[in-house]
Amino acid sequence: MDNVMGANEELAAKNKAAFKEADVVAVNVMGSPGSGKTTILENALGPLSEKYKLGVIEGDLFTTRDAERIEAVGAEVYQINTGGSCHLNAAMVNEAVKEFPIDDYDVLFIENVGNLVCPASFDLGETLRVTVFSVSEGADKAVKYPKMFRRAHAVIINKVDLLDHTDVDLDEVRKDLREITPKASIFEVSATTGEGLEDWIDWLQEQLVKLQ
Ligand SMILES: Nc1nc2c(ncn2[C@@H]2O[C@H](COP(=O)(O)OP(=O)(O)O)[C@@H](O)[C@H]2O)c(=O)[nH]1
Ligand SMILES: [Mg+2]
Repeated sequence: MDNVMGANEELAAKNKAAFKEADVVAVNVMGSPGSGKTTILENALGPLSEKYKLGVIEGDLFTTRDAERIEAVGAEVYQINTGGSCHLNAAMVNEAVKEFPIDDYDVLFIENVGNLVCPASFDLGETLRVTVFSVSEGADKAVKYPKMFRRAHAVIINKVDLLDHTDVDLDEVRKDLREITPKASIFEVSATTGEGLEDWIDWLQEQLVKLQ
């Protein structure tokens, strides 16, 4: 296992250098299956594309469904199929980056495989990490899967439009997140109604300015 992690770290460092060289900010979007990662991207790409050149890498086990959804909103997308693996690794992203004109992009979104465990352990060389979970999954996800939240620069609590149909107490979720990931910016969003999404888009733009 140490060898696997060592090899991954080496390639992640290569990816990081390639992103820096290309002057592109790579955003690793992680979270549970169905938490709304693709929906968030679908709705954020339009506003962001007014200012920035965007590319998207879609990670999935076998299908190209998410890539098709992203293509439908007019973004350039590269599909990685992991063949059953529960996370992307740096080697997969390294291959993708060779095929993808990252020099042309300001931001490269990488939608990881939906999973709250494995992707947290595999650095891809990304610049920013965003963890998404939704209120319909229950209030305890950050407490149960802390690693996925601890390293996040931003956490999106999605599907707040469904709050009334759940027993989730947002105050409790916020308090847990403050303890687990004190530095992360927290966003309460409904990707489908658009509520709160602008705040996350603004945050992302602030990061892009800081990183320039
Ligand atoms: N009610 C509600 N549904 C959402 C929201 N965001 C995503 N969904 C739905 O949740 C399902 C999974 O979303 P998807 O973006 O595919 O999740 P992913 O697996 O994390 O990429 C889809 O049916 C979406 O329409 C939201 O904010 N509110
Ligand atoms: Mg998806």
